[in-house]
Amino acid sequence: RIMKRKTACRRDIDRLNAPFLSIYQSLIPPKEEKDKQEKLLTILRSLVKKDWPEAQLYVYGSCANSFGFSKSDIDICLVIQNMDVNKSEVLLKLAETLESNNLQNVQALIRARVPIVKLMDPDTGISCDICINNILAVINTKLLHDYARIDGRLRQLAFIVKHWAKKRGVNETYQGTLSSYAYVLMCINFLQQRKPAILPCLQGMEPTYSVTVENTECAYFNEVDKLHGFGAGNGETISHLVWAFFNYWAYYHDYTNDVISVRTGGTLSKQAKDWTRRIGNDRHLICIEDPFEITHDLGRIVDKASIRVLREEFERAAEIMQHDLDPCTKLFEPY
Ligand code: 3AT
Ligand code: MG
Repeated sequence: RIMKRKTACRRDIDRLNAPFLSIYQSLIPPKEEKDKQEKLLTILRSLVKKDWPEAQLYVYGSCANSFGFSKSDIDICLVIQNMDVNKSEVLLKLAETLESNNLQNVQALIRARVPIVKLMDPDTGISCDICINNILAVINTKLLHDYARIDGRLRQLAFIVKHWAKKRGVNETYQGTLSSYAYVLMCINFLQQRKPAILPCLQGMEPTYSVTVENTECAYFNEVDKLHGFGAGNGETISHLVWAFFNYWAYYHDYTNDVISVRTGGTLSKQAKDWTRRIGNDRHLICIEDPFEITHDLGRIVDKASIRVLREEFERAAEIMQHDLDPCTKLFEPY
């Protein structure tokens, strides 16, 4: 009797594969959009070259990590070899160059936590933020991109989770909820921990890629083409993974003791990281270790009020996946 109910459950969840996949498809940026981004980048590269012939422009964040939706802004990093440059001076000069070359809404935000120049390209309508020498962000973008190439289910899951987080208002770091970057790390760690695993732990393997940035060694196995089929032993489909993801964050994650860690492919104890109490504004109520800057907890911005909101949203999502007749609508209802 129990067996019968279990199969029925499994079949109910499986019915959701098609709707989840069609939501995923609808969020993928079309090729024309990618072409427009490339065109704008070419223009920006030629402008930058005049003032800084040695400098390079790198795209990071969602336009380069393969977790970007259609109509995303572009995050760009200007890398100037001399690490001691005065960022404010560079940004002000850059803003001047951009403005005199017809780019719109140019603004240098030199006092921001990450100082940037903002701009909008009137031909394509694309907006960009340009920062200086934020090399770790370029490298963590590459790590995410490499993980996405191993198993297609990561991209599917992360799109659904990001879409849910944006619709439910829990993707707002200034309100104490989590960044898209944090959600993608949660998805990677979740797939590393499936049994059998759907993703490997690239930083736990013999490194084939290694760079040192500001005394931080970033090393991992990046020949991901060789890992194609890694997760083939696990047949879980997108609907099952979405269900299990929300179930994990609603009912199984140990918020009191555990830190999730893509670097190790598992969880660590808060004790071992000394993340057991509030230090300054860092509260460590939900702990997500940055894969490279391992003293950084991406959950540090979450406070007493927003952890409640987050956990209630995880529980709401888990309940909907479990009981609702039309979860694909209900899950993404604006809050
Ligand atoms: P959206 O699609 O724009 O929501 P995104 O992938 O662009 O998502 P974010 O806007 O959260 O992600 O961040 C842009 C990039 O900046 C992603 C990552 O490479 C870097 N980044 C963001 N937050 C951190 C952080 N706390 N530590 C290190 N790198 C970060
Ligand atoms: Mg972004």
